[in-house]
Amino acid sequence: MATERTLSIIKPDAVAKNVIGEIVTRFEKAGLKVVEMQMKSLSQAEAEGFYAEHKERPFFADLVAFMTSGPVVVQVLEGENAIAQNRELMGATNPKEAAEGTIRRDFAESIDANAVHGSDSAASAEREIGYFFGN
Ligand code: RTP
Ligand code: MG
Repeated sequence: MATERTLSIIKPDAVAKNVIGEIVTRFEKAGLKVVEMQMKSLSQAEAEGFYAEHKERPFFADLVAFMTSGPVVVQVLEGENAIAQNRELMGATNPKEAAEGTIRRDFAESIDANAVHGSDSAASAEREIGYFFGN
């Protein structure tokens, strides 16, 4: 298995709930290393560009509004199989369908306010890391 990097975002709902530390602890306990980390408030244009793949979807406007509703924590996680491992730690998009012990099951309220983002493929990870941190 290869060492990979993936982009993680702790979304505004989780930041507001004061669980940044608990979420980062889950990554660290699973062997993922935080190699970049920045707290920031996304502009409308930054959020739209980040989620550009969803721009034709009916939920796009709500997604952008949510992602700009408060500060987020953008991180690069590194480790064995980091992309899939992060997705597994996160759980399903809809927290009601997320497995027990996952971040979304434990910290998220709804499919809109679902605590974390994680890159879904190697290509997404490369694009998303470059989007926030350059190459
Ligand atoms: P993310 O990109 O944030 O890590 O989430 P994901 O891969 O699990 O889900 P994705 O399909 O990429 O969707 C991005 C975000 O859009 C919202 N969404 N709403 N109402 C809906 O059917 C719906 N589908 C997606 C979610 O907040 C999701 O995280
Ligand atoms: Mg996604």
